[in-house]
Amino acid sequence: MRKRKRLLLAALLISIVLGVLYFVTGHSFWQSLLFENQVTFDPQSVNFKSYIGELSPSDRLNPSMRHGFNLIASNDLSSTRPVPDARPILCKTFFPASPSLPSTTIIVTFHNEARSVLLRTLVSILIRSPLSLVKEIILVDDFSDNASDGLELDSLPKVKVIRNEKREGAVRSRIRGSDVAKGDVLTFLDSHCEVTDGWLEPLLATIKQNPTSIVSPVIDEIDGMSFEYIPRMEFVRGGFDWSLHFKWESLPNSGVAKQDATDAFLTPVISGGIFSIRKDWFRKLGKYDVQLSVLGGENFELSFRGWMCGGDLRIAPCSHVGHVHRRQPPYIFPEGGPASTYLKLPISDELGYGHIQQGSGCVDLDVGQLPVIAKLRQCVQNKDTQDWSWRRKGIIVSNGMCLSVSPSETQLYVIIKFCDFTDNQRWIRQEKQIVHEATGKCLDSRKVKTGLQVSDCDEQQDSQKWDITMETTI
Ligand code: UD2
Ligand code: MN
Repeated sequence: MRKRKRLLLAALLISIVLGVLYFVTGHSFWQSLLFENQVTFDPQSVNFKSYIGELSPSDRLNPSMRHGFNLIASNDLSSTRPVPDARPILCKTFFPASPSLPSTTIIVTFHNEARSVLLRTLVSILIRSPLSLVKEIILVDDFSDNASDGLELDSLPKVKVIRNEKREGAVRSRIRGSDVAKGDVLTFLDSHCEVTDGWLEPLLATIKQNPTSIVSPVIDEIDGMSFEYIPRMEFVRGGFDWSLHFKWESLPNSGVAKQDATDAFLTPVISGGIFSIRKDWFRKLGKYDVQLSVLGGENFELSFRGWMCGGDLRIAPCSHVGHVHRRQPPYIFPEGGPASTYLKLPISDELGYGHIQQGSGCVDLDVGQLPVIAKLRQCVQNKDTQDWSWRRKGIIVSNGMCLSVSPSETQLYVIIKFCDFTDNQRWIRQEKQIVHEATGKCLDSRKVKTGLQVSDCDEQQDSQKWDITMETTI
């Protein structure tokens, strides 16, 4: 009798403890604990139409204006549309979904992504990946205008949404995703991708074999206008030109001949958005430089770190992922353009270059009949008349012409002249001021309407304080 009572009491206690735990941790915790490897995804369970919504009148009128790709074509396309299998034939037998592969956290960052495109990215992952290998899919919403773009996807299996409280850019958003990732491997994807059958296993298998590899799939093109999926059939690897623009280059013939068609081959750099890396290796490499804003250059940074720290980079020919090819970026760069103006090759005798700037005004010139008086104009990116180069000889040059003051000709106005390297064209940087060597006076914007002048130097005068985009300190 006593024994029965004790048993009953124990059962009651266990139920209470389990009940409290269930209440505190919620259903999904238990589900993931008990059934993690059995999560399945039924596309029928998603109401695609209600998530995607209706086209706005302006999108209907100009369907590619907002995102740089044809929104009507994308919205008309099913989230589960079939995509071609472009893998070399041997891949299918070479990479079975094996429980011995490391698990991965998939990280997708997005800013104002078109809903139909974002949804297709996630659905393609859910229907074409062995979910037993996917620990979770972390969707980092980089402060998109509409918070529900991400939040409404939170109910998809495996998906966890994190939203930034301010725009961080892809680089810091990826780091944020990686910091909370539970998988052994991180797999990054852009928010406008479609993965294909068998895409994940070769990435993870390559990393299992080479723990310090960063592995990219073959990146196929999804045409931004028609949304046609165009597989890339030839082997290419990543490269770059002198202005550090990424480009694909064919594998040298010798390289192709030596490759087994299923083996991941080495690449100098990766294109940047779609790759797998072990989480501990990513951390050991120092992740990314957090000062990198928006995106751009981070692919080179990570590639160089990978190589220099004793690892390598590879492309797995058995893994194909499609990426929407756009005409222009669909978002603004809050801290200036995609740096196209300032990646230029530095000139060895340069003290500084870029804008000579005061607030939102930049030293500019009207090209026309000489003499041309320099003016302060609204700063704009990529305008060559606002792009100055300050040389060690003291001259400040744009378009082959020099900033000059010739008191005898044009009083104290700053004009643009052919360079003659006299003292009239030499300038010295003194803290924030720009001092004209011949007169000892300072560049001043007080008479903005008529043009820039030099006047007696006065450190307190805001109209004499100038910023320069890039300055060397040596
Ligand atoms: C390519 C890469 C991209 C990145 C870049 C180099 C591929 C397929 N894409 O440019 O990932 O490495 O080269 O720097 O290799 N995003 C944010 N916040 C922002 C801006 C962008 O989350 O402020 C997201 C964006 O929604 C997208 C991803 O970052 O998911 C990459 O941006 P992208 O698609 O505009 O870059 P892409 O493909 O032109
Ligand atoms: Mn992209």
